[in-house]
Amino acid sequence: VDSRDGKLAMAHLYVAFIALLVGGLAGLLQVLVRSGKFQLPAGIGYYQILTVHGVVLGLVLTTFFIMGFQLSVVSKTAGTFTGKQRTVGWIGFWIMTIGTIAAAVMILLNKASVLYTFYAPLQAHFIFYLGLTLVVVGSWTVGAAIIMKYAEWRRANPGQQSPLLTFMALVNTLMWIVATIGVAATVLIQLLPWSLGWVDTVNVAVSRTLFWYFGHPLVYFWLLPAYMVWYAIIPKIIGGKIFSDSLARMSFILFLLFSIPVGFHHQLLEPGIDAAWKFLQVVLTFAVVIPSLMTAFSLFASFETFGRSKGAKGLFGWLKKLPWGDARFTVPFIGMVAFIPAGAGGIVNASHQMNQVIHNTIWVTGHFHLTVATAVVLTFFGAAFWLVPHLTGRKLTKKMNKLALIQGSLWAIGMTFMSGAMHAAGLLGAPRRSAFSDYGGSAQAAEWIPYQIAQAVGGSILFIAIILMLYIFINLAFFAPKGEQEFPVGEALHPEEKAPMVFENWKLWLGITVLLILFAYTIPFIDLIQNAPPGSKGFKLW
Ligand code: HAS
Repeated sequence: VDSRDGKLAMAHLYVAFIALLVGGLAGLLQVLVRSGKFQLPAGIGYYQILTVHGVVLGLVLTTFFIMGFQLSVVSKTAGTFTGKQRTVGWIGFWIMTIGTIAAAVMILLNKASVLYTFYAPLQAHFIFYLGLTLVVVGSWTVGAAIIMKYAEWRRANPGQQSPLLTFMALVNTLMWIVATIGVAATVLIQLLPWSLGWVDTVNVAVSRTLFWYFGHPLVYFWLLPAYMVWYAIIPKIIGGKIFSDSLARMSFILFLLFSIPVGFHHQLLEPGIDAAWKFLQVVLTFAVVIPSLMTAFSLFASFETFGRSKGAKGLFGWLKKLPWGDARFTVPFIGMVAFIPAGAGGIVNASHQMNQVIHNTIWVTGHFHLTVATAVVLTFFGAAFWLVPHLTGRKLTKKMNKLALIQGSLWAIGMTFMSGAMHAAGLLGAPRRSAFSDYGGSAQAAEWIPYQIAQAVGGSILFIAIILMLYIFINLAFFAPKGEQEFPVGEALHPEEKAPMVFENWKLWLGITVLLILFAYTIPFIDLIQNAPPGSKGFKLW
């Protein structure tokens, strides 16, 4: 990657890793408070810390890392950004950063303790919403740089498939833009006017629906860069090949189509939405599971093909041939393994009846610590081990590689305790998002306490892993020996098989995406507005 593009990508990664420190500390405080053995020092509120944790890790770390990563893969595979494209990227970066600082200051001042889901009826200071608006607008601007690069590549290479990683980054960017329209709408039309006192009520059901229209594709916006690493980078690291370029592209297109019209699976227990529409969105949720199953198949196929090419025998002999001593492979692999129970848990969540058992329990927190906070984050760490030295002109040393393996293992141990205990306590009814309480000596609540202690043990191990990760990051960014670190880009097993050009017919895919969204949301939305509480004004959004 050209060093000018590298600087832009690194700027994003610096913010991401600062977020890891702040958010990780807030996470440690969370588990300690919930264990019942620790109280927050004077004046700091439980929900304040919970908001810092969720916003800083769930929104800031992820968005900045993803933007930096996607800029890098596009620069590497579609060519260096032009001056104009890079300037657009820098403008986006600064808009996002200013927005992040504004929102973070409001949370730290306890003026925005509204959690990372920030929908009504919780209300924040208007500067928090303005900050979030800037983050979204900034991310669109960085996305514009990627779209401009892709368009330039397309013009220069008519009739050819774009490089796989550029294609994938483009799909994720397009999905992000369509998805963030929902959150931009609730923030600009409802939450900002309400927090400024221009209107005194707000239609809560509409606000939640617009949030979840965005909130579910948000999780795939986190996941797809991890899938980019799994599909297109890991095969190169292990010395193998991508099982199928076309299959990878198809699974990304399916994510574009099905990620958005599924937000109701977060609202299955909410009134005001007809059960038939919930059912439809549950069906679509099961459709969005398919590209993940395709991914699992493709990964197993890549690993097995590689192992057998090295002479592996028996059903699982290929496992022995994988390069376990290489943290660039092993740390993301731990993430892949975690994603198997994580995905199974997601399927439980999405099943309408079972959702009644787990909704609003700490099971859900366990679910997303396996998905985003293990599968995705460990893959991001694994990518950082080669990306950061590549961008800073340094090398991953044997010593850092060893530390990175320890880091990944500590994460696996900590998360097994923490997320395992969360799943178990959730099934016993322990609520999510609540500080410690014995609920007036209730026998039921007493059953949760051992699990809460286990969460604190796991969370403390995770915090040590975070400190270790920051140490490795700082080393790779500033102190590792100078040198050239490979940027691994995989090749297809059968390069002669060209993926059909229809995969790049964006009018078609975006058209189907919009139709699916309109189908899944139009009537329920009209219902929510028509059935607004008496006294609502205007368009009944307030
Ligand atoms: Fe989820 C709630 C359903 C995936 C994140 N989810 C959440 C929340 C977050 C989140 C943050 O239907 C909480 C939101 C809040 O604050 O309220 N989720 C699903 C489903 C999937 C799913 C069906 N979620 C994710 C991913 C996330 C994420 C990915 C982040 C990155 N989720 C739900 C539902 C709720 C929910 C409900 C609401 C619950 C409620 O009531 O509040 C699916 O996409 C999962 C599909 C995945 C698979 C696994 C494929 C496995 C692979 C690995 C292969 C491994 C290999 C290595 C090859 C089917 C690809 C193996 C080698 C060996 C040797 C073994």
